[in-house]
Amino acid sequence: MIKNLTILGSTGSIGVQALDVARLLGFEIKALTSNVRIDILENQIREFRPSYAAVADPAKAEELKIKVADTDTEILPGREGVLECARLEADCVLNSLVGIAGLEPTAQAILAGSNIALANKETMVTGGDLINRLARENSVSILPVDSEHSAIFQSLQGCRDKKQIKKLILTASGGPFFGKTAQELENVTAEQALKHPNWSMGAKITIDSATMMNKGLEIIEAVRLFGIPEDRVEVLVHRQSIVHSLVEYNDNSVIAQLGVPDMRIPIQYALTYPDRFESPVKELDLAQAATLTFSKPDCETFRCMELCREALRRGGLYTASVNAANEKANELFRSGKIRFSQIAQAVEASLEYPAGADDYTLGDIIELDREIREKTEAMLK
Ligand code: MN3
Repeated sequence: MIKNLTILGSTGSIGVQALDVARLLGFEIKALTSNVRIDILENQIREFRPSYAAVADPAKAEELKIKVADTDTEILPGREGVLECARLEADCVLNSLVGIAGLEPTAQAILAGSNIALANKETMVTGGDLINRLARENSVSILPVDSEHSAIFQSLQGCRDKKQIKKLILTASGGPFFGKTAQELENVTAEQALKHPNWSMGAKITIDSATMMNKGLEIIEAVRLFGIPEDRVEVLVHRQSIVHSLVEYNDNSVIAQLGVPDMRIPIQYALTYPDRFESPVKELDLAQAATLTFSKPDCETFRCMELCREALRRGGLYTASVNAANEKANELFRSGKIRFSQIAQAVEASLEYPAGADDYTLGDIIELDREIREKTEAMLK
């Protein structure tokens, strides 16, 4: 059981809920990092008294330094400050950064020998093979925080041989645009896309949920976390978000994890694995839920899932390409600069760019990410 913890991205949705869990279980906080929300970070510093805190924006870091001058917490500025926090020796580093910005901090934390509770799915999407190799070499565990992957991880407990797994089944809520046609989606706004039916999450992932790119990224994440080939990872639409994912074994027995949609369950399991502790999360009342529904996803309207599968089949860094195009297009859609359908177009176009080399470094991934972002922006202008 861990005693201390660093949280990268502590003022976001996952970070705040992780601190709820930390408060309850009495974990010591080594370091906290935030992008810009220093008012929240200040309160967190006063409550949890970490040794270090980093703010990615150097000007905001300076502002925070003055605010918390009366505490013992040292403020580290900029991206380098975030990386320094990732490198601190800790029992566990919970990475809840958004996007490829999480890749390098995950690598640094692994090199420092800390176990990883991974909420940043883009780490595995962009650099999964390399991250898995680093984790093996440094005897570090990567524990999933993403609710579907936590459900699969929980459903795999007791599985002694991966050969007995027939398939992984990721559930998907379908997002706010479930049931809509491509034509109906032409004129949807970012405001409409930001209304998720079941989960309260950050803006980037909520848009990813509306395009179902999120599920595409999660297929890639599942392949890399569990070492199961792409054609044995299925997606099942389940509107109620109560069955969080399932594993089908070779005897056709299906094991699933269920619970109310509250991220504190998967966060806590990643931090206490293999043990379980009481949780403030509501009990699941299946009689009240009454009906659980399941259906096949509409992969023609929501094309991003298939594009992510294509990236996986091509190998190399194609998964980093689709991720880069999506991050850029997602951002442009949120600021009202492009239409909803252009997100999938950008993801598709990124596959044109050669990225098949198998022998790559962290620097290659970051360079490719930059190039694809530039091309995506130029294409969408
Ligand atoms: Mn998820």
